[in-house]
Amino acid sequence: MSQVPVKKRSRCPQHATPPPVHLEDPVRFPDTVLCLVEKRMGASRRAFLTSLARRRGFCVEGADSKRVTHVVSEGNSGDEVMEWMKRKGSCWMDALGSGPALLDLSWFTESMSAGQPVEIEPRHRLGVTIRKEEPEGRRQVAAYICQRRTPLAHCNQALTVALETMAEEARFCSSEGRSLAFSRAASVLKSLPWAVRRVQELSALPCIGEHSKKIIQEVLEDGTSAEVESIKQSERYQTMELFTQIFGVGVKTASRWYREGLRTLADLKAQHTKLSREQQAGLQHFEDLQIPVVRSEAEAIGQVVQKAVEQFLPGASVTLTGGFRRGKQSGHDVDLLITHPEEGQEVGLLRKVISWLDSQGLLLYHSSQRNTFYALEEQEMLDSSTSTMDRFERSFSIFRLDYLSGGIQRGAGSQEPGSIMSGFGATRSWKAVRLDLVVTPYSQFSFALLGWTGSKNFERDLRRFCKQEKKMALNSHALYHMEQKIFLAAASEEEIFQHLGLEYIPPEERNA
Ligand code: 8DG
Ligand code: CA
Ligand code: CA
Repeated sequence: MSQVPVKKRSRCPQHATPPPVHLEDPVRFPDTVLCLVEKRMGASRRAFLTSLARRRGFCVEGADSKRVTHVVSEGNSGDEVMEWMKRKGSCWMDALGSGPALLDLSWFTESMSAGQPVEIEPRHRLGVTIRKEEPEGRRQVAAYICQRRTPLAHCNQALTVALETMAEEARFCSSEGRSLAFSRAASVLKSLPWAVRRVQELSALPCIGEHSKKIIQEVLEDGTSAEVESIKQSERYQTMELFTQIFGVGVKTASRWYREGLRTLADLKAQHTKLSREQQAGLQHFEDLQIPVVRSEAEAIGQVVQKAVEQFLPGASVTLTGGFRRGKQSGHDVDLLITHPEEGQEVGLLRKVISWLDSQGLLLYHSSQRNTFYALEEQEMLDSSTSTMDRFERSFSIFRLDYLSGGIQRGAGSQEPGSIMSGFGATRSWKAVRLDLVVTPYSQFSFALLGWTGSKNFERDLRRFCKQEKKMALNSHALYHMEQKIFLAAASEEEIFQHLGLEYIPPEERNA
């Protein structure tokens, strides 16, 4: 089973960035910007060559930099370099030869010896295959998100931000279909290894409807979309955005409050609006919960939970999922998945863990749900495969993250030493962080891992693909073949993709 322990985190795409520049190395050749390909070269040799080049006055940047003019590789073919660069977030490579020169290390060593960039000769260049089916060096884009690779860094940020604002506005109006259409269009653009520059390029892409096209055109032509800007300025959008950011508040509640004339958090407090326990906690810790949680904080919380879990069930594992598993460096909360290799041992564990965390003063709020998924039955699958909610034993809580208790690097909004700014400039040594804990039986772990890793768009389309293309039902518990009427077991995420006949997409490429 492919469990990812809390301590061993997957690498983030920003690994393409070389070591920091030292000010004592002045740039002598500003028009030559190198990128060294780590593949086959290895990280330490790359760091060594980077320092060497910088000492000689060369500029060296990461694969995601648009300034790169010379890509230098050792032992890779041109096609391999192209593939590597794309994976590292490079947006401007194409098979037609525009973009930087792809070069063998021989060009680099000769340039270092010469103390300046030497002329590029044909023998320095790496050959690239131009594929017939890719007339503009561009691949066909698959219709389902789960058939595509969507890295964290992509080339169409301004367009996707605009489309996602449209999607959110539609969601605030409870227009789920419209919201989905904009989200899907944004997801397609996130998966493109090139930047869209002309509206004509959209015609070959799936899921870009007329309205999305109009928004994209506006942004391409004017830098912004008048429609999006007017939405962002509207009182309703701003209020809905504010209210739905409160923990425990959904679109329905936010809409009702808006209709009742409420506009601000102060209004909510002053009007003595009837709030659930969850919403009260959300309002009380609103400022803290607005501050993004960084990876070091998520890992620190993971370790506290691991310690708690081990007290009651030695051998149980705690896995960091959600956006952090997809390589994000920050997120709105921490998602932890707990399991034990001996099926059944995990029953009742969450209650004990929560009680212990609470007794240590580490929980500012918690609400738990018992496992209501008792058996793998057809009806259970058919009912739950369309919803992202699952039936595991789980807890949605607010964790009290104490900076003074052991080497935690602080995230944004924090102040030295060991304290964060709270309202009115006061400081304190802790911060409230949203924490989701989920306990899963071992045999369902891979499904839960897949389900809780996200992104939400990726998960939604994966379930849609299962149903529409494979006549299967997938949720965070199991995969069910509706025609054959059998459950398909899987000991890893890879096996689930195999069952579905899909190429495996690693978590870092599920950022749709
Ligand atoms: P962020 O926190 O970094 O901002 O983003 P995220 O980690 O991608 O989002 P999230 O809201 O924490 O959700 C993480 C994944 O968990 C997402 O793909 C959807 C999934 N998820 C829930 N609730 C439930 C649920 O009840 N059941 C299942 N199976 N998945 C859920 O958010
Ligand atoms: Ca999360
Ligand atoms: Ca979550």
